[in-house]
Amino acid sequence: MNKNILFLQLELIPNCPPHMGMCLFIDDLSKNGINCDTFIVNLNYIDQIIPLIEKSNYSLICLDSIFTVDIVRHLQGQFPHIPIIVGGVNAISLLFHTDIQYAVFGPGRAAIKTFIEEYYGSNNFYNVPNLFFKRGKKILYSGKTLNWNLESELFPYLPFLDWQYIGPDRAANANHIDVSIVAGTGCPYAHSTLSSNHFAINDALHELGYDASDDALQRLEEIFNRKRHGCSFCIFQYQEFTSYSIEKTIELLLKQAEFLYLKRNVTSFQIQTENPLPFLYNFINSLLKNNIEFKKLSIRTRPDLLLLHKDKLMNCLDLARDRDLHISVEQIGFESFFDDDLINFNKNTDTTVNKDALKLLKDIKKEYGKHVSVDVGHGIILFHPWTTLKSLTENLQLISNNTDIFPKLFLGTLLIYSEFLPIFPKIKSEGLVQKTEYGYGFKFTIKDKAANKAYELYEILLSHFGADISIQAYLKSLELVGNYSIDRILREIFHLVPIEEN
Ligand code: B12
Ligand code: SF4
Repeated sequence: MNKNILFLQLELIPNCPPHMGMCLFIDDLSKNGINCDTFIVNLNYIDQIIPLIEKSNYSLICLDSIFTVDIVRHLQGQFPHIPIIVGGVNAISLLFHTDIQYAVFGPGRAAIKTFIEEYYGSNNFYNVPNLFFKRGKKILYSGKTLNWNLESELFPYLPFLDWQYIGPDRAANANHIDVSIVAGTGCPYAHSTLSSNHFAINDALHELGYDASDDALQRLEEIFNRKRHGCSFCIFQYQEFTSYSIEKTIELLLKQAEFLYLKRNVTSFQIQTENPLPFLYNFINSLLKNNIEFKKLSIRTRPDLLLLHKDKLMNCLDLARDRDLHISVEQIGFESFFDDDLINFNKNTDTTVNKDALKLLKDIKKEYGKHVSVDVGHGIILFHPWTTLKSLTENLQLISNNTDIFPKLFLGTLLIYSEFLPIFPKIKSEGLVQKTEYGYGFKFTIKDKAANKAYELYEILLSHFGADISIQAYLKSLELVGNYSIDRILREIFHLVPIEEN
């Protein structure tokens, strides 16, 4: 068999740098004589990858778990003879909902190396750590679980960033901007024991027409039926939480940043952990001490952790101002400014905390100006099965009054990644979930009829305006949604006229 492999990442956000996961092991495989072609492909350009696959004679396709079931099925429909392996935190869901044959859940570097040896060798997949695979309608597990050890995932550190691109347009340097440097694995909140629930894994498998070996069932139990859960909508909580001492964390981050800066000319980094503030000040100092002249350092965290570590944040910003640096405080997971939502999402916080964190972002922008950004990608889930016109209106009013923090009305929808999301059993028990051939296999309806109509309207607007829906106009339409048809609102508020079908 030829040893040509295709690696694909999906571009949903324009100019998004490659997710670091697969970048970490491409070099290992190339050194072992495997030809690895790597492409970032824009969501709307999937068809352009087809001729490329036709002419390149690949014997394996590697995907991360951001790919949706419709795209996977499309690829498998075109190339039924090329097996697919998927990895990443949602890999198991894709294994269950498509005909993908192999899925790695957990640290991937040793897994893919052994997998490739077996794939082109004796096919003994029981040797491959963290691998689930299929035999007909049976799900098997290798029985070898390798726990996360960030050091062995990262080092030797030779991340491959130069992915080719298929899509409309991409900034020349996009692969080298905001590159991830990883501080730990998993989420500290998901490691808490605040909530728990139990999934009937066997029933879920049978519903999908699968059986599982004892080893596979045992591993699935370990992954999904742990006695703790984090935010109810979040798939990332299933990645094992590991962290190091502050000194060790800084040492690991510094090694990554130093390599990227010296060998790849990277000058903007994104720190991967939900809780960066405890070490950030010392880390910035060690970057400076080592003459790593960064232009931007991005962090993300939870609102409660932002408030808890406010003093530490201020120290970092003082330093940024003194040394003319830039810190971007991104992806603060507010999710909602409506208490019932926060309870449903198991955030273990309330709107007061969210509003205080929002105020803190505004205050630091005022105080530190060009040395800080506060308007990038904060999490808001406007639409979910229990959205009401009240929750929607209150959230939208808050967003529209704070466009310095939320510049766009976009990506505000609960994504049902898997039947193993903690929120899933509640959605199912209330009859609010349906199967779909798109996304990750499920979609929801909103219980409240008027809010559901508002959601339908939003989806139409999203397909027309993308990220540029006018919040004011949408808020206006919420006042009318009880009495007007969607077509009428589209016509009168958004000046969109439906095309007559013959
Ligand atoms: C950083 C990050 C981003 C950055 C990416 C840029 C960058 N600088 O890297 C930004 C913020 C731009 C981003 C955007 C998005 N992201 Co993101 N992101 C992350 C985050 C926080 C860290 C990724 C990382 O570096 N991990 C460290 C590496 C070492 O771990 P890893 O990714 O798990 O990879 C290891 C294994 O899983 C495995 N593995 C991974 N892939 C593969 C593939 C194969 C074939 C194999 C064998 C193994 C394997 O091997 C790797 C090495 O051990 C993760 C959460 C997390 N902490 O992992 C979310 C995460 C990966 N992102 C996610 C999502 C949903 C998105 C968005 C779609 C969000 C959105 N709605 O817009 C976009 C899509 C971006 C795009 N493609 O256009 C989800 C993925 C869910 C899923 N379906 O798999 C995650 C898990 C977050 C979450 N809470 O749900 N993201
Ligand atoms: S949403 Fe954030 S805080 Fe909540 S479990 Fe996921 S990663 Fe952790």
